[in-house]
Amino acid sequence: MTIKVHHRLLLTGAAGGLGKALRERLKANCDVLRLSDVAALGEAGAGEEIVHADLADAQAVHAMVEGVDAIVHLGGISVEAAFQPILQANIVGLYNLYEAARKHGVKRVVFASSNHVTGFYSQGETIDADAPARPDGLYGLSKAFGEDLARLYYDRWGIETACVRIGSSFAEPKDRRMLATWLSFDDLHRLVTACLTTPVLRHTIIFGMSRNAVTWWDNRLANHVGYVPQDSSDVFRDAVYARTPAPDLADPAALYQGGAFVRTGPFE
Ligand code: NAI
Ligand code: 15L
Repeated sequence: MTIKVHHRLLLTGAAGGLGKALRERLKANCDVLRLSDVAALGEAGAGEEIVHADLADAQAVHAMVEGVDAIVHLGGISVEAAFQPILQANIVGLYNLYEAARKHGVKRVVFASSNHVTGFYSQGETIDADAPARPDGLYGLSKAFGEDLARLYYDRWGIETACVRIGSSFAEPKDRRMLATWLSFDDLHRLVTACLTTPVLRHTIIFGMSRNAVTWWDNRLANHVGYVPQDSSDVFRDAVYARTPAPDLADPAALYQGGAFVRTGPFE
């Protein structure tokens, strides 16, 4: 299958956990992979170029975006935090990114949204992309803003975005909740590839999960993306059950899809 449909691809947040996982994998998707982060990225390897930028700095973001054909946007605050850093990286930063995309003619973005946009749904219910946002904190709220900002830039300027509500993308599921939310790194790459290559993307919300037996999310509204997960958390199930206690159903973290995020935050 042809997965190289872009000449120069921008990967933001390239120094982070998922950025490191995608750095090698995304080279198959382009001729030149432009890596960006505010943190150190090491030397540029073959087929790579590096442009450091703070997402809150509009001028730096414009330089980062100029000349690329599509963007995989992972950069930003990735957990619950105080409002100011979230405001700068995830809200001002996203506005800067889309303004740069608009001015430089970039027509497709894969935006790393999060399951915390809908973290206050119960673990006992299944939702799809039409379910109203129920953010579980300031971080989830900033991702909901990002999804709406992306919709505005699609409706007004035709910039297509896949808002990927990533579950838990780590080498392995760390706890029982992650048996439902886990997304393997290879499936993450499959998902990003599908978002980059599908002929018509529009503004799409898609849940980023592997083919897990237990699931809370229904991707029927994103069939046009063509994402077919191939990994499953099920192979880790026995080991996770053996090393973790049964959930305490009096704890909101065990009741809601957002897990511990529903009771975390800078609130006194
Ligand atoms: P991470 O925290 O490891 O990486 C984020 C990267 O963004 C870091 O390298 C950081 O230096 C960079 N960054 C932060 N503020 C910045 C700024 N102002 N300007 C430029 N760069 C900045 O997070 P991870 O796990 O790699 O996640 C990547 C993306 O995926 C994030 O947007 C996160 O919200 C999202 N996501 C990740 C999930 C996961 O399971 N790993 C789950 C749901 C969403
Ligand atoms: C996220 O949005 C975070 O970026 C990641 O660190 C995990 O905590 C993940 O959600 C999760 O819900 O497990």
